[in-house]
Amino acid sequence: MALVEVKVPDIGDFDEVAVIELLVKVGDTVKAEQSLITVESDKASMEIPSSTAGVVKELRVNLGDKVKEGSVVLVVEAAGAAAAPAAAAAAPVAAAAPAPVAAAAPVAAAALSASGPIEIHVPDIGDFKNVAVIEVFVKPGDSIKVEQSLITVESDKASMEIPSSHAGVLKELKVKVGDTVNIGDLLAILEGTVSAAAAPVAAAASAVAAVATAAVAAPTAVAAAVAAVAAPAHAPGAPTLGLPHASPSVRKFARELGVPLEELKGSGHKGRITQDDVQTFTKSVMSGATQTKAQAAKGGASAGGDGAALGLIPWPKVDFAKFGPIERKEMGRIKKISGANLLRNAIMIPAVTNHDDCDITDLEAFRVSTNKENEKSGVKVTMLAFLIKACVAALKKYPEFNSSLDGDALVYKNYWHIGFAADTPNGLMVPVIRDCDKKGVLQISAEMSELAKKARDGKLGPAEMTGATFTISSLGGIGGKYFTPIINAPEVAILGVCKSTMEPVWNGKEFVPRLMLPLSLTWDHRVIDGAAAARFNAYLGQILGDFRRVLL
Ligand code: CAO
Repeated sequence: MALVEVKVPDIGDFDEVAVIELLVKVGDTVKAEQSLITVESDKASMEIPSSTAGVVKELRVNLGDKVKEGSVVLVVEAAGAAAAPAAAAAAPVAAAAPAPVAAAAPVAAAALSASGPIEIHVPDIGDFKNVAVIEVFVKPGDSIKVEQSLITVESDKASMEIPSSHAGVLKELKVKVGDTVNIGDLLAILEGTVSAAAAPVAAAASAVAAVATAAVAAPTAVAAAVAAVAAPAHAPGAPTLGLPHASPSVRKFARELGVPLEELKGSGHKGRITQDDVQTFTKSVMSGATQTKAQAAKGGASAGGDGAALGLIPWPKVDFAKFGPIERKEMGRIKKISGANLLRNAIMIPAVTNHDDCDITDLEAFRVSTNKENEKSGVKVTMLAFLIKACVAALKKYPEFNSSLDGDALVYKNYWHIGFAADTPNGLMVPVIRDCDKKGVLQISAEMSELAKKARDGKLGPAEMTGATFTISSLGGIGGKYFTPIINAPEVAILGVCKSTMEPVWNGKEFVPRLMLPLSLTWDHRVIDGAAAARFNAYLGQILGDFRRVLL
């Protein structure tokens, strides 16, 4: 197979244009006409396509390099005979590019002869049929200047702004985002005076179209067209009207992922948004670290989620009223926030739950007698306070349960702050009791009852809900046998507790009635394995079976 040097084609007067994006890397298989790099002059950016299909063997340019006609971009191991036809195919399209510029005259002439309302039409955009409107910059009532960009249209490889050929007040806009347009389509109606500047502007618009046209197949004629453009697409360093500065392929990528480009900060040359920026932003939204403005406006990420980001089929839309009377109530803020967090944690954590029972007969007897002795103190000791103390002992013995994942590292915490799920009229909240290793069961009970009351009254401060290293969710006061609690990220485990019941337990000789507490330990399988989880539960059971072990 032949090695072929892919070179920068004729870019006219534009020598020394900067390489601002590398769109392929060594080892990639590229198709003929696939964009390889983006170059940028002070007036326009364009993607340089490959003339040859094959595998990239060597990249000869780096970001920031200046290239001109004839500069070798990369070396491709050509795929069979495909190279020659692809290169040949590029030429006619490039050759066709200058034609639209000349064809612009009738459009401009028509505009000039208008009186009264002025119609703004799509200028000649060359071979491009049905290009999509991706941005609209103006609205009725706006004062429009000559050359002001009205909309952006985009094909699969290039985007261009369509400027107004006249000045005036915008009376009516005839297109919206998502529409497709062709040459001659009515874009807008202005009211104002016909400007003498109309003709050059119309020519400029056509030249913009020529840039796009040429860039799609081969940029041979691009520079000539760019030179004539007054307001080129995405002029570097000066994004017009808040238009984010990004190449067409990055825009397309962002649109496919539903990423709002205007919310990104570009890390590329002159703040240009790169594909990496879009990917990083997407990951950040998926992990919950970032919210889009739309999510924030809804009061947080959607509690239900729509699954689109995961490529899932849409959530079923059912007209429930068809089947009977209904009542619709918006979810409260806390439910929405906790819902979004639970959804992320359920999706992102490979969680496993171990169920176990432990004998708390003696501990319950001790708890009841302690409460009797302390009746006057007003502090009631609940099973949950003992569980917190027992968990601290187990967390100290198995420190990975008290850790958090940070990239590829585990952060072990030398403090033991325990969160507990509290059921409140507004939804689930998780207050945190700090330094449980340093506190006795009585103090933990007192703090728990105070925090639970604050949670129910909606008076918990942010500091009282953060910093937990492990969480316990107790349904013991309500009922049930086992359940699978969802880990409260970035923690790596959570203990679910249900109602203890008297059960017949075999002691080796006979069945005896024992008070058995059902435990459900959910753990993050990236950090903890099944054997460690079983050991953690067994140790917890031993402590709860004989609480003196806490002292050991
Ligand atoms: N087995 C049997 N009885 C239990 C028990 C258990 N495991 N845990 C508590 N009880 C009993 C208590 O002893 C108490 O009985 P008395 O009134 O006779 O003394 C009664 O149940 C009520 O206890 P409580 O719920 O008031 O106290 P608590 O310390 O157990 O729980 C709190 C406090 C704030 C955790 C609890 O009120 C609560 O909100 N629980 C719901 C948590 C939740 O929703 N979790 C699910 C989240 S989804 O993951």
